[in-house]
Order: sequence, then structure tokens, then C-alpha cells
Amino acid sequence: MSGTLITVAPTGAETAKADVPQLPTTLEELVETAQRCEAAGAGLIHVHVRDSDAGHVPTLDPVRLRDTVQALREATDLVVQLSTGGSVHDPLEKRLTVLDAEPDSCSLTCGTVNFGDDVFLNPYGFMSDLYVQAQEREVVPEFELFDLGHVAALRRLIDTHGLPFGGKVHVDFVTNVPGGMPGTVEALVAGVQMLPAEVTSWSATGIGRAHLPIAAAALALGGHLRVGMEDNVMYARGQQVQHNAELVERAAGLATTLQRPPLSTDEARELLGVKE
Ligand code: KMH
Ligand code: ZN
Repeated sequence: MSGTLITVAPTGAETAKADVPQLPTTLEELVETAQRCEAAGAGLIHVHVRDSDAGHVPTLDPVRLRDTVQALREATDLVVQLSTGGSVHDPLEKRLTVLDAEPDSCSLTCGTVNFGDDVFLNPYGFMSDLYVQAQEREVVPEFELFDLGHVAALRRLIDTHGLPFGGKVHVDFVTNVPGGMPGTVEALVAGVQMLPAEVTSWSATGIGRAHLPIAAAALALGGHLRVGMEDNVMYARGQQVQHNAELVERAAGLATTLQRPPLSTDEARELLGVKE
């Protein structure tokens, strides 16, 4: 498929609403964001849910997760991916219950990584349980690679359990997290070169100031894009992102210039092996 899958990660778990009020944290804001991002060229939305009644903090509340999946499905045709990474403070057992909300896709991070002053914990047993439960529930995982060592864990998961539901293997390089792989072209190329043969597609994002250079490098290397305020709240030097759609529009423009225009939501489903 020669087009570009654009994933939007609009919210994340790290940025505080008080610091960035335009961060979409209520269900209404998230739905409006999803609609504008779909119109701008996004095919997939990677979702972290916030508790708008409790200071907009990250939550894995099962009712909120289910309501969010349902609302996004009603309002858009985007592939709906729930984060199983949550925040660094979420316990592993609770992160597994995300699948109860029956998303199209879930993130699955392939290893523990330092995360600034915190640790983002992903022991092999957790990854393995999540992989198998996603297979059983017909949810397509997206493998998040924060470091080159995570590629080895992905290989072990595939060798042990076979292919994920849908038969495709899509990975996303999350670069430039303080503690993970740097947001450089060299690191991205090294990661791409190490990918197991089973991988059918990959995307990349750069946290913070690596956002734009990693997008350009990913496109040039034949990869797909993830953009959004989970990863980057600055549009340019001194200019905050006002709406996630700005980042999707810029990504769509870059992709189109490089003759790889955004995939439709149907094409995104086909690429990822997500259920119709
Ligand atoms: N919030 C990070 C600790 C994921 O969504 O799966 C983990 C994260 C990865 O964002
Ligand atoms: Zn995330």
C-alpha cells in the first residue's frame, strides 16, 4: 500500500490540562478532535482517557473506556485504538482490563523503558498475557517500540504465540522519550533494519522537538506516521499546537507532497487487519 497511515494520538497521559487547556480531555472534546482529525486525513486514533470530573487525570475506568470507544465509533470511521500503556502509575492488572472495552486495536509496548524520572513497566509476562488476550478477543495490537531491545521481545512474542489477530504485524517506533531510543534518523534506520520479517507495516513518532524530523524520515523510509499532542504540544518554535488537527493536516501535507497521500479509514483497516 503506497499511501500513508496517519495515526493521531491526541491526549496521552503525561500533559496536564491545567498546563495545556486545549488538550482534549472530555468525551466531547475527544469526539470533536477525532472528527476534525479524520477530515484532515487520520486513519487511526490512539486513545488515552481522562477523568473530566476529577481534574482531567488519566483513568482506566471501564465505563469511561467503553463509552469512549462507542462514541468514537458512532461519530467517526477511524480505527479506535485504546492505550494499554496508560500512565506510568497504572498497575499491570488494570492495564489488561482495557481489552474489556472491545476496541479495534490496542497498544502493546514491547518492553520496560525509563520514562524521564519514572519507569514504564512492561515485563515479558504482561506482554505475553496481553498478546494472547488480544488474539482471543480479536483485537489487533500495535507494537510500541521505545527502544531497540524491544524488537527482540516482539520477535519472541511472535515466535511463541504466532501472528496477532488479523494476520498483520504493525509496529510504531516511539522515539525521543527521555530514557528510550533517541529521535534521530540513525536510530530509526537501525530499528527498521532490525524488524522481524513478519512485520507488515511500521510507523514512527518523535516526542517533542523530534516530531517533525522523525515524520520526514519515516516518510522517506516508507513508514507511516503518528502525530498528536500526546507526543508534542509545540507546532513550531514558540507556537503551541491549538488543535490536534493542525498536526494531522501538516502530516497529510507532507505525505501528499511525497506522493504517499493519507490512507482512507477503509485502507487503514485493511493495512492493519482490523475487523470491518
Ligand atoms: N503513557 C506512557 C507511560 C501506550 O499508550 O501504550 C505509555 C504510553 C504507551 O503512552
Ligand atoms: Zn499512548
